Amino acid sequence: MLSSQLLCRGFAAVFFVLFALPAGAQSFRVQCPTSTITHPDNTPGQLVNSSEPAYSGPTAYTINAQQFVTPMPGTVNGAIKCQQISGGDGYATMADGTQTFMFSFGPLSGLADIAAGKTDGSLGANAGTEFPSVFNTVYGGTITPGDPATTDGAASGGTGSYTPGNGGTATPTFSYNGAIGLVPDADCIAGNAAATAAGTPLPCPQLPANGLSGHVDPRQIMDVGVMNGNIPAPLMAFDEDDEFFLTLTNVGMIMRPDLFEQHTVHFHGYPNASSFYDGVPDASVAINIGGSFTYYYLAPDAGTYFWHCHITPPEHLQMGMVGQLYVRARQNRAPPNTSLYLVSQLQNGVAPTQTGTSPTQPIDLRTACTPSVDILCSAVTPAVNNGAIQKTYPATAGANGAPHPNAGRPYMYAYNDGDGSTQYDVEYPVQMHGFDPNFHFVGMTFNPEAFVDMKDKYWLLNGRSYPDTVSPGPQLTESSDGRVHYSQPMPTIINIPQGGKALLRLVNLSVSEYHTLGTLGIRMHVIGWNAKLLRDQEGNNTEYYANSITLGGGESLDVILDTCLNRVNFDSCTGTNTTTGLAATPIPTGTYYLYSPNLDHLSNDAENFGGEMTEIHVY
Ligand SMILES: [Cu+2]
Repeated sequence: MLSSQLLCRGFAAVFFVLFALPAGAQSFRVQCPTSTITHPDNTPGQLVNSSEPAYSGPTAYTINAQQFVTPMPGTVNGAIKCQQISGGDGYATMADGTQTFMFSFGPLSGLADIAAGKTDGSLGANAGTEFPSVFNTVYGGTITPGDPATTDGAASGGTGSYTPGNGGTATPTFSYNGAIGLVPDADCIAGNAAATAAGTPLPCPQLPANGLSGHVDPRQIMDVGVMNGNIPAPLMAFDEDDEFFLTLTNVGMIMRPDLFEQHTVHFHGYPNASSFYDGVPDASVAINIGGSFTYYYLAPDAGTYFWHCHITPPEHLQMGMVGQLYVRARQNRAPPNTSLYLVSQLQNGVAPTQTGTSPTQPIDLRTACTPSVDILCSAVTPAVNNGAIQKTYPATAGANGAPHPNAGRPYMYAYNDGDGSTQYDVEYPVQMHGFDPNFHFVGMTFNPEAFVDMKDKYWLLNGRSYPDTVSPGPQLTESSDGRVHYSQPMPTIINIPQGGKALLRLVNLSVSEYHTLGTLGIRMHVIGWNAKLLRDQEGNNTEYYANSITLGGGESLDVILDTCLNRVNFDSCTGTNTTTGLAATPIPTGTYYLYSPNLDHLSNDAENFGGEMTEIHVY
């Protein structure tokens, strides 16, 4: 494998010399339109695509004046989301204190949210996946080299601890979540002004009034993007019906100037992905150093996916180019008091059986999910209408009446279940992964990498081993540029109000091992596998309860940790099962564990008692 890898690189070098050099200048760009054919903006300036409209029925289509298929006014669903990431290198801190070199992606949008620890889906934070109204803004300060949340933020009076490797409680004043590098296109502004004065055709006729055309200052992108590596790679989370514009900028690997590695983004298991945007380099495009590329996705099906670079996958995945991705369910956006069964029928193209609704709702073929239309559908309408309706989370929850983390927001569900069976209180993406420190070391020191000897010795949940998994806030690493960077943004502390439910979006991105996670005292309710609701084609739930789950590399599971024994109602721990006579009972408050029962996974390299483990706090 090594020889073929070297051969590939040698072959690529020929192309680089022949073709890449004449192309010359660097070409960094970002792209985040405020409207599209699928998401037209009928009221310019109103930012209609920068919020999620309520879901009241499927999108209906018509032919517009330019002969494009376009949504009918009033039936547009979803919004536009944009994100920018760097591809390059960086360092992470392992739980035994070792700084480990990575090939890695890093955030170039949402940096303030990430620095503030808002990487937790249960807080409703997008952490890098932004609406156009946030993404298309210009940073007001001067970006200095390094992570601006640790440099600009600290310099401007931010408080908190920046000790390398310390999860800390940093609260920098840096508050910018837009696209790093985005600046008005000064040349086009000046050219248009001169042409207007002279009465000649505009050189940049499409330039928006604010001058933001996707033009960037490449210095800012290099200053922030170099040594910007994160593990997990930046989280991407958006909603069904959204259009997602993801710009990858390859800043090169400063520790490996001998390599000119391309990178790509591959959405693993994602339905109906265009091969052009699928990131498989031999079937599509890959992004060279000094270039940007904007990937485009529609979001037709809710579920837990993940993403990774597809260049030399065993190497780039082991080295850290693995990220989390999920699509939130359409059902979250149903207005209060709406029947969940009705929402399921509407989105699945089934004639509604509810009284008072039109039986002639149009079928949206993107979302239709009846067996006769799409046997691959991710959530069939349930066999039985159990009468569940959409509500909002209560003001308080748990044993002590603490504020509910999602108080006042509409209920959230893992899938469009139609019966509330996948409803949850809090949500945690959990990436299971492993690092082989020797492979990472030789990867930094210009030595040949022995793929066949790859053996993980750090066992990671969201890029950290215990006890770092329960260290709050983002974790920082001092890198070889002498600067402190946020390296591992996500803790894995799972907090559940007593009687409530936590959705774990579990993914295994290991290239070397199966990973098992178990719990004691809290049942795992397994509701989805590989972004499909566990339900048969007749609409019967086929979910199951377990005390442990095992995932191979490239698999995902949706698991609800349910702190209510003998649950009867999907949204409260009350009632008695009429068949068994058992009453719903909340489990005791306290600390529980989510851990690997493979004992060799409970260590941090040579250090015992750590590894793939975290805490569940029921409060
Ligand atoms: Cu890569």
